[in-house]
Amino acid sequence: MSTTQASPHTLNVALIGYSFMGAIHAQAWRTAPSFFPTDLTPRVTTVCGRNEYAATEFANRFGIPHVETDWRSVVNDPTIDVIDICVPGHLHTEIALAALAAGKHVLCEKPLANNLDDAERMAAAAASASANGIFASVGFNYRRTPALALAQRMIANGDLGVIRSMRGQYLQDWLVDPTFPLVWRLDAEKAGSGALGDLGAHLIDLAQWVSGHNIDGVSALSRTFISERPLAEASSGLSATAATAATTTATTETATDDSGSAMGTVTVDDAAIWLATTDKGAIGTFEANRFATGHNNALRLEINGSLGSIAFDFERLNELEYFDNRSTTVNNVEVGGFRRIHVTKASHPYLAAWWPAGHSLGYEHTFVHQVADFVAAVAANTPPSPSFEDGLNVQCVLDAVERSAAAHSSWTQLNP
Ligand code: SOE
Repeated sequence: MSTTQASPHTLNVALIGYSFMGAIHAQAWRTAPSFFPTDLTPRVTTVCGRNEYAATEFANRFGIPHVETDWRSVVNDPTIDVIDICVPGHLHTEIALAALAAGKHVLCEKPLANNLDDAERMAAAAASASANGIFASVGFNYRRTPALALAQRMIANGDLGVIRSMRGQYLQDWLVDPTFPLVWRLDAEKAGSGALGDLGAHLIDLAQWVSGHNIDGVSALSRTFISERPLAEASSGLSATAATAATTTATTETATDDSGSAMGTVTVDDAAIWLATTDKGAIGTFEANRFATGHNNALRLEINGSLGSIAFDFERLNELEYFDNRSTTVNNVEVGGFRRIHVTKASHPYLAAWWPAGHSLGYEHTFVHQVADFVAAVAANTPPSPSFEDGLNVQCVLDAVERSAAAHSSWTQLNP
């Protein structure tokens, strides 16, 4: 029997893209059915990428039987049930719309699109497809971090009371070196925006989902610290090599560095900061920053309510800090302050499927949970969450932050 033959109990997945996100999605599709079995078993049967050699290497690495170089033929392949989009943002809309039109379920990496218009078209297409049992979801994987899912559960349960304030930071530092090349994430045409869309999108989605509030107003600023960088020769994930003088495309008009390599212009933000208000009366402060030296992947969220607070940092992802304002004394001794919940118990979200308490999970598990939730929803014929509508909602906030930062209108300059 062919390994790719469709069966009523198999969900055949085609992965579009094979870089950092492609790899972690491929691993998640492989792992999810072993730990979160349902009647529907997913398996990646095709990987698609423009570089056939690299895609074939990837396929061999992850045991994927087919390689394709044209996403259109993948989308129209009758054996494929799910299109998993792991390519830069400028390609999301066209692929997702074609996949939904062809009757495929879609899982799409974040941010949903590079602009509001595209996100609106994607959400509308997903809403119509959903009426026919074809589902779409956007990859806000951090929702699937057990500690954050626990925080969401506690807040939905009323454990924090009335939510009054929130602060989110997503800090990385992989761009600090000025010789780091001009990769696609620094090109507005491919990525839409910089730290804002890449990191800020996660923050916005999490703050809204965990708190149950929607951001309804912002005041923002953004900055590009290094505006010229060497052109990239090759890149993968967050690593890249610069073009050398020998391979450079420099002409007499092109700016070059000391070695003669061509330089290009960074067209996205390196960092963005915004104040926010929510539809339920809370206030928030947020920062997305790729120049925060010392922080590799510090996604932090703190939420304060009338009955208590939660605080989380992805660099300690198995922990949730919790302050209970209702029990600050024991036998008349003041014991106020945050306690550390070690989120590894079977009663915590997702944990029952894994290891005995205390045996901690990591980054890749958030993607395994994402796939498990997606497959469970498809198996139950119900729309998965987060939906493209949720992706659009985040896009509205990203758009507002960009507009506010560009307008600079509420800014009060000292010593003008
Ligand atoms: C790069 O900043 C990146 O890989 C993001 O694109 C991901 O969404 C984030 O999870 C990790 O960092």
